[in-house]
Amino acid sequence: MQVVYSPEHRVHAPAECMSASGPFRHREVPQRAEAILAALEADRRFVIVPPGDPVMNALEEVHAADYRAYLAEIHAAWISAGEAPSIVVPELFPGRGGRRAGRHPANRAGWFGTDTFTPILAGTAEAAREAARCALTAVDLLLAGEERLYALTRPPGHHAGRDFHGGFCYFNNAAVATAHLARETGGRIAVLDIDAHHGNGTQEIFYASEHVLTVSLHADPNEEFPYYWGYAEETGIGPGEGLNLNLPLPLGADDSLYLPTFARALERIAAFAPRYLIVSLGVDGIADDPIGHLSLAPEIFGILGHNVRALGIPTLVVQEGGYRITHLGTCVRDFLSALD
Ligand code: Q9C
Ligand code: ZN
Repeated sequence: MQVVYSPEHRVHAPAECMSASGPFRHREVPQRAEAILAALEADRRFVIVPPGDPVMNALEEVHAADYRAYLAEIHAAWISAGEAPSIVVPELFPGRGGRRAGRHPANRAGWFGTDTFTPILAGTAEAAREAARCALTAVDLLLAGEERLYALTRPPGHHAGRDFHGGFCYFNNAAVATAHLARETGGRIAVLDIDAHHGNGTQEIFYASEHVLTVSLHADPNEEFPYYWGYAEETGIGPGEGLNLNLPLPLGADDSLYLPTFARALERIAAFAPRYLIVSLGVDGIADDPIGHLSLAPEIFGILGHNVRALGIPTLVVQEGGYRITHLGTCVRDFLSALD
């Protein structure tokens, strides 16, 4: 299996961030991608390829122009406005009442940002764009006839919406790949999100789309990020009605609950009969992940990959979360080798 990877992700290296309980060490760090890369490099079934020069239109289709401009400019604007610290962290949030983003970097940060733990550093925009480029390169390979591919994307993407960042995500790599595929093939794409957190950005982007089925398994948003999305009642709207399936699980759910729920997800996807499948692969559902709150055995990912393979649909796997560095490589490798 080909693995699309670029070392450029390293320019996005968040160090310390603030949360309600005080400063904490950021977990969405370059070592994550490096651990996955090392595990795949050690296995001869995988071939690491650099991103090519894909058409990037889908990035513009998925993400609003003002949001893309903000992401590219905000760090420099923040610094020259004399804001401290030297990373962009929003402190003002308009909630549902704001009228406009305004001009001041502090206002703009809270307009496009949704939390305090998705900081923008000097290299963030570049790294996020490079991740989308990896995903789009993999899509080109899929369109050229490869059956199964993996884009080792970092920063992750599934919490990023059309015009907002959050949950460590800036550009929605899976959604960008999906939009490109839907345009090139006339539709019928399914997205299966198995990160421990609900894929709210992906849901929002395709909520009214009749071309894309979105399915997410995740910890109950009453108890877990992203809190405001991910409930079973969210089923899509207008032409997209019935094409969003949320399967929330109780906090601490283990394999015995996860596997039958996963089977329901696959049944729904099989019934939709998509031409392509995108998997948002987060491995933060394992029991000792420091961020996710499910209790999966690390060995489950081989079973999940095997079951996805049985669908017989050309598949692109895009990396999302997973923060237990010592387990990341094996979980991802097990999923991908069972899929291949
Ligand atoms: N005090 C992904 O897995 N919770 N994002 C952070 C900080 C946010 C996870 C709590 C979890 C976001 C891609
Ligand atoms: Zn997650």
